Amino acid sequence: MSASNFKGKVVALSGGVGGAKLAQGLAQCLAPEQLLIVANTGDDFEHLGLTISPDLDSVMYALAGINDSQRGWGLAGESWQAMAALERLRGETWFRLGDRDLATHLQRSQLLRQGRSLTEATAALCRALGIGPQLIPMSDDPVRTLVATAAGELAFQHYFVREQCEPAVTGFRFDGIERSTPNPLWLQWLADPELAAVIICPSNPFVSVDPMLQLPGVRQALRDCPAPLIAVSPIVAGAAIKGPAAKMMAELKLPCSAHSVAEHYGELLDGFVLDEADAELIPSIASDSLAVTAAASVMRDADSKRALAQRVLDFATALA
Ligand code: FO1
Repeated sequence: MSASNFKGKVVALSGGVGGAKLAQGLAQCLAPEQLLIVANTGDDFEHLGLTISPDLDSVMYALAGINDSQRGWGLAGESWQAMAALERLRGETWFRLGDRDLATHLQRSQLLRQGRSLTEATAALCRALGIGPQLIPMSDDPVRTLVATAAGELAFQHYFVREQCEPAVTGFRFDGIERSTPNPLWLQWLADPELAAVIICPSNPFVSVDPMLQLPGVRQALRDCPAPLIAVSPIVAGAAIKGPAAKMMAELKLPCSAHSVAEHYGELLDGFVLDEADAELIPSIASDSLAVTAAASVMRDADSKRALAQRVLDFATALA
């Protein structure tokens, strides 16, 4: 499975779709014990009595090779009988849970009700799906992303799915974050002398990555960690590959470019990977403390995921 000779361990921070794709590529390049994937749980919510963890689901399904790559979320070959029956009963169907996907949420919710942590529940689901690398939630404590809009504050999935990202955003809040503890396994990996890279996947900086970075103690742990911290831009040629990142930037009055992404992460970064289409931005982003490289970052298939992962790992080796 592992064709790369990359030495050391890698922590990857991931949101949903874009992050899951790079995580898949990294899983191709590294041995399972070399890779820890930390997923955002700010998108999580309780719905129909179930605990839904969309970013954990996206990464888990991608690593198991059972995700629907067209739709971008959920399982391939899905059916929707339960949603049709729920609609008939006049239940809430704005958030669509496929019949097979429903099994994930039932099992996760059952494990949590039995007293398991989200980390333990995720490990159990990953084990059952035959996933090699460790996938963990950013925290076992509930953190809920709230989106401030002209129309008032919205829970993340209400903004994202129910309102289709239409309301203009003015800011974000991560409810519960100051009372939450980062996943201890994540901090353990950051302190591991064998750690060779921390990679921020091409996920939305505001709603997928910021909840992870704003957990108490995480920024300091990242600063203290000697391995290079590298972010991959989710913005290519002024547009988001998927999702509302570009729309959010415009609404927050930020220039919509890879430059804004690098600036957003600021001094935390040692390396920044932007798309070849944005190579002309390199001189304006690079500095004495920030190395910047261009790569083919649009991941359309298994080969491009693996190739980007390998480029990021080579970049980490060069920066070490
Ligand atoms: N996204 C949608 O646009 N519509 C849905 O009905 C929907 C259902 C859904 C169910 C389970 C799951 O794990 C994810 C789901 N998503 C859906 C994706 C999710 O809302 C977002 O992609 C993430 O929260 C953003 O990263």
